[in-house]
Amino acid sequence: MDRKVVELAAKELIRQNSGIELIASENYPSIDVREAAGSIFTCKYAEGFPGRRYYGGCEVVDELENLCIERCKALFNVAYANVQPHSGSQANYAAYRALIASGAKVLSLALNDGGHLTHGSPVSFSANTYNFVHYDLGGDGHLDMDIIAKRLDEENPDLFLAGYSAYPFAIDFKKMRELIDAHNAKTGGHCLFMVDMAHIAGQVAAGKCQNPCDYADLVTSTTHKTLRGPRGGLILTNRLDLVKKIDSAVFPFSQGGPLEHIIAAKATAFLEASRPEFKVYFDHVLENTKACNDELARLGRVVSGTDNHLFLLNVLASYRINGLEAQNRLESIGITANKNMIHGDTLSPKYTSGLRLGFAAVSSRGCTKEQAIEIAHIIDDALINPEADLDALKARVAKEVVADWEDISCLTY
Ligand code: DSN
Repeated sequence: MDRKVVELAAKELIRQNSGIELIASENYPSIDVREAAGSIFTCKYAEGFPGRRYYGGCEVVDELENLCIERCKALFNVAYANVQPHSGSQANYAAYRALIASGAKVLSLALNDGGHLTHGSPVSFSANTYNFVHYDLGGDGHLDMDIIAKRLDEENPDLFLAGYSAYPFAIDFKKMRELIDAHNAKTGGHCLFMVDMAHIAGQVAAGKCQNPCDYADLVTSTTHKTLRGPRGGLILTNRLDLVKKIDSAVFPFSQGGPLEHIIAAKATAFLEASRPEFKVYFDHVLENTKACNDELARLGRVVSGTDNHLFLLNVLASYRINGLEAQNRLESIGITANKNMIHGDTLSPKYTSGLRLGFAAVSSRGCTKEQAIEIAHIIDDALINPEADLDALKARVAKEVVADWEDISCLTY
């Protein structure tokens, strides 16, 4: 036994069990998912795809990967799934490669407005390989379909990208499809439509929002956020003419051997997400997120509102502190969250004016609506008064909230 690693895992379990996890991109997979991720499949090389591998001995992993693909297709009601991407960034890397040529123009939302590093940030491969231009949000921080229509005509992009990391509102993928089709018809353009649904994949699986697979040419996702699977990625499409390009963009272009143990865990997570209990879970996620947002609003704080698993709290306007200070203060009382730029932010990404708060993880542990409201009060008490008794607040987190919750090491769904 590697005592050091076992010791660190035990320490991390204590950290996770004793805190309130509000990072919107995190969640707790079931013990079944975690066992699959640590299973015998980690020993197997299987470069290629089911039925066409570069190694012998792949008959069982072929069965496994096909099972995972079929469950994934059924869950998202889509014709094709590639379950091999190691992460969301890898999925996006392969997706761009499958859809457009180097130097092609992509119209996306900037990172500072809620996009993602791989959506054209100068520090990511994306902006170094493709020509990213951006659309703005409307003045109220919502997507504005008139702005999108105008930007499509101005830029005539090869690809339009939707799907975000810090966008708390519903996304009208159907309307976006209509705008892209209208733009293409008017200009003779060939703009494609891609959605990165990483943050809302669980909400899509639960049937609680529009399914981007119904409208986009290609959809990417992670599997570990609201979908509650292992850390990983996937690519979906109904465009069977794109399948060869997607497969070869994943392997051999950008990845080697697939992580079959993670594919085993994805298969398990897709089964769990297909059950009626997952819809109930997602109702709790939505209810808890809204309850915390609304309670902070009732207390007079500046919040974004929410239609999904997250909302943004403007800590600069609400408490005259920046996002970094707010994040640190909450961390010291056992609440984990992350600083985040808000629409029209006047501070730099290092500090930010906002905090992103998500309820997917705590809802997996059994957070109730009353506890989500109590969390709003604890956050408010911690941030409003620079002299707040942080030890007392930490004790309140432990006694009044976390004490009731499931132990993460025993979660079954
Ligand atoms: N880093 C993730 C998030 O926190 O939203 C996105 O990949």
